[in-house]
Amino acid sequence: KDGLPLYTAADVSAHDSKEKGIWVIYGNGVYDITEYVVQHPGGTKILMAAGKSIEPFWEVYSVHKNDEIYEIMESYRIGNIKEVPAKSKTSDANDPYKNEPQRSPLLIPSSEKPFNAEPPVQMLADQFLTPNDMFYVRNHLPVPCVCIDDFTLDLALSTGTPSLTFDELTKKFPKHSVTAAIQCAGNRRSEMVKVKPVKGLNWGSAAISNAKFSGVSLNELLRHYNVDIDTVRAKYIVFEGLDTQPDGSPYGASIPLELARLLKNDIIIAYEMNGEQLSRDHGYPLRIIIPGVVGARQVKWLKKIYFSPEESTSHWQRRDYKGFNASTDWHNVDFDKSVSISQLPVISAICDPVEGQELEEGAEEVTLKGYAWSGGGRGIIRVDVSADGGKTWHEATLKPNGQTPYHSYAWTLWEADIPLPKGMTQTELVVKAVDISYNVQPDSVAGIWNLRGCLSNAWHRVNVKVSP
Ligand code: MTE
Ligand code: MO
Repeated sequence: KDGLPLYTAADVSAHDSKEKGIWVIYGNGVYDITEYVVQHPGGTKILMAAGKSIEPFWEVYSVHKNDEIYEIMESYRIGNIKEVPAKSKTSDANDPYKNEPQRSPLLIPSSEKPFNAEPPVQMLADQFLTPNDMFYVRNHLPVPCVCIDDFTLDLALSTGTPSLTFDELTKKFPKHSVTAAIQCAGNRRSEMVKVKPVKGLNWGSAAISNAKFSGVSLNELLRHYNVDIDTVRAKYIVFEGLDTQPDGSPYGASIPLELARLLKNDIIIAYEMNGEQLSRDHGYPLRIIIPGVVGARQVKWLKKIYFSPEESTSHWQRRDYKGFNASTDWHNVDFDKSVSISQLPVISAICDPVEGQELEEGAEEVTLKGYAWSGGGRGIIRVDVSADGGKTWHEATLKPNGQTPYHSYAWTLWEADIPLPKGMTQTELVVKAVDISYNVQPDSVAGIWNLRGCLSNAWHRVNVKVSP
């Protein structure tokens, strides 16, 4: 193998399609698997690794780690990876992003600094609980470095201003859990962009994930300090993070107290995610979890909680994460007039197959997999799928999420085998979901277009190729 040609990672990433050839990296080998793809028992999922290292995928799909597969791989070897000397790090001592955590190579970044990334959409609906290192990441600022011994959570209450150490918080109060999907208001924004440009990250349909969060009940904590959320005199509850803007102001968010009263015991100050300590990207050591509410209010690196007669004054509460009609543009927008997004509308997406995928030759049926979810704890009661662009519909099979219709904070995964229309070379797969309040998704994105590209919850459409 030593005599084989040398390639850089960039050479490999240029080979990520059938047209250009499909190359992957394994160890220090470079493999051209273009011809192998059709024989792959796991189908087209292998294309997720096109142009990349295949190893992180094998960590998840660990059936691959055996000699038989290593042998098959070697027959496709075309070369070796050329080591590129690492750039000297000395020059970026002032980089505010110099202390970012290690991240899974599975994540697909939409921006590096700040770090934002979604998991491969085809893997998203495989597991009810999204593994922590695959959970989408949405950071607006550098990830703060927290020394746990110096850390306190600060409460500003009418009855006092207690500061709790991490130890006190976790040992003094009982642990509660809630399984909830967290979704960025910008999930599926890339579909809105096709109507007209918007300002925001170009998210696909994986800016949503689902996890079991555990921690202290906000209500119990407040009760401990003699604050009754039902009678406290304020209009909003405000949460601030440890991450700060260059002017020193922190990331902040608020929800109306009326909503906090409604959710009461479901709001958690989380220190665990899927049974593990919160990771740095997801808010270590603490984050607030307000289930059923937009991602932007799930303040990570939670430092301070207080009541206020007004909303959080942060940019993200006042100048972002709001909806507008499709004729509002940057020259006539009035952010103060629009209501901040809290509970989110019903949404769904097809995770597998993906846009542009070629289905198996001669296939008469297609298997669709995906998620459905609605804000406010509204459970999903039906998911409709179509293989002919929405002319005829079938009901998908819902996988129970173990929650009740009005406290359904977790997503609902679904699956459907449906017949493909005959004699077509391509077709449009569609999904739409219905929640317990019989809320439905709009059929097209044009009518819900808004300048920030939020709330993109139209029917989800995936175009696939079929060869008769
Ligand atoms: N909290 C802080 N402190 N800083 C942030 O940038 N981003 C918010 C929210 N909480 C953010 C934050 C947004 S917009 C979203 S969508 C979610 O965190 C993302 O959570 P995740 O990265 O754990 O998926
Ligand atoms: Mo977000």
